[in-house]
Amino acid sequence: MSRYRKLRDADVTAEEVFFQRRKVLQALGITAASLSLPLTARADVLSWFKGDKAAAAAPAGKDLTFTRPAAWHADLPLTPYDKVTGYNNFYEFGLDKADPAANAGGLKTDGWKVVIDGEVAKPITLDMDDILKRFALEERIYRLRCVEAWSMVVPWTGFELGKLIKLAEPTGQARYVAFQTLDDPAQMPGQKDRYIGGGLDYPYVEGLRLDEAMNPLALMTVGVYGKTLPPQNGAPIRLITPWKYGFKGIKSIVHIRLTREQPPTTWNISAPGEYGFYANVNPHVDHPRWSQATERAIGAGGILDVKRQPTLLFNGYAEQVAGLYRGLDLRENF
Ligand SMILES: Nc1nc2c(c(=O)[nH]1)N[C@H]1C(S)=C(S)[C@@H](COP(=O)(O)O)O[C@H]1N2
Ligand SMILES: [Mo]
Repeated sequence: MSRYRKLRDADVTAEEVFFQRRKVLQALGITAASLSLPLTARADVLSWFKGDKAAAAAPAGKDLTFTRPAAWHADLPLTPYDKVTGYNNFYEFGLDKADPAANAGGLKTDGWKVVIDGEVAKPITLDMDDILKRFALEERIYRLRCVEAWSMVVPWTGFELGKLIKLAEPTGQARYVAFQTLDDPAQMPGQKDRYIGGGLDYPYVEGLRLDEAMNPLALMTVGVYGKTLPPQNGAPIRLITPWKYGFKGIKSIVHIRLTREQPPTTWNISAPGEYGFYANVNPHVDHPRWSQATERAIGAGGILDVKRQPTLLFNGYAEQVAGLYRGLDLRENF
């Protein structure tokens, strides 16, 4: 079928509309940076477009040194860099998919520290240099599936979360791992203004069962496309759990705490009937307001390359993670 056939309304996805609008604005030379105003003022000016915001070019990341283990180099067509870094969810910087790229550019990552404490024998605080010295980085190509039913394929750079946890030596009481994003309303406008940040309970928090966190798939992620993460993707360090919906992949982490009890998680607090603690990708368990049977894959092609494809159980990672959930009712524990 010709890709130039006239689109029916039902064919036009939110993602196509987004990328088309952005192309028009780019053609007009309208970007956040081109308005050359201070960051806060830029956000204001951009709100003139109300949903038509142009994404600023991502600040260039620094090159990272890493290996490319074949086991994690699935032969999947990558979603292009400009889509991975221009179509984001990071509500601390606004609700529109272009907001994070437009508004997160000033996020200060110098002197960033991550605290690991709670049920551990060796609580530890690491800065990013410590982290990069201690853990060899790998590039891993992972599917990313947002609970909103769109998906990408992304080459992340990082190291196994399990290695970081082992460093702190969990006690026999530790059963869960809690994560927290930076708490800094001065830098993250959505944390103080419900119109910008959607009124979520900030700082953003997430959690995993300890055995999930120790699964080799769980990746502490410091880079994308071989360079340090741009702010909109959760600089300088974020979590990626590819078998779970994207919202489990908490960004810009400052605190990791081992706990005895299941920790609260931001989207579950916000809408407990819609977003569970587990959030495992599952085509058979629909969101109350939409089907999860299929997803819109944001493709490597042009702006209209958004294909509908079947959702895979555990996002295609069943072989690695299904054992974690043996005997658990996945419908109840969504
Ligand atoms: N702190 C924080 N982390 C977050 C979010 C957020 O709003 N705030 N959004 C989540 C959602 S819904 C998704 S789909 C992924 C998107 O990651 P990406 O922008 O790198 O694709 O980040 C997750 N992590
Ligand atoms: Mo998401």
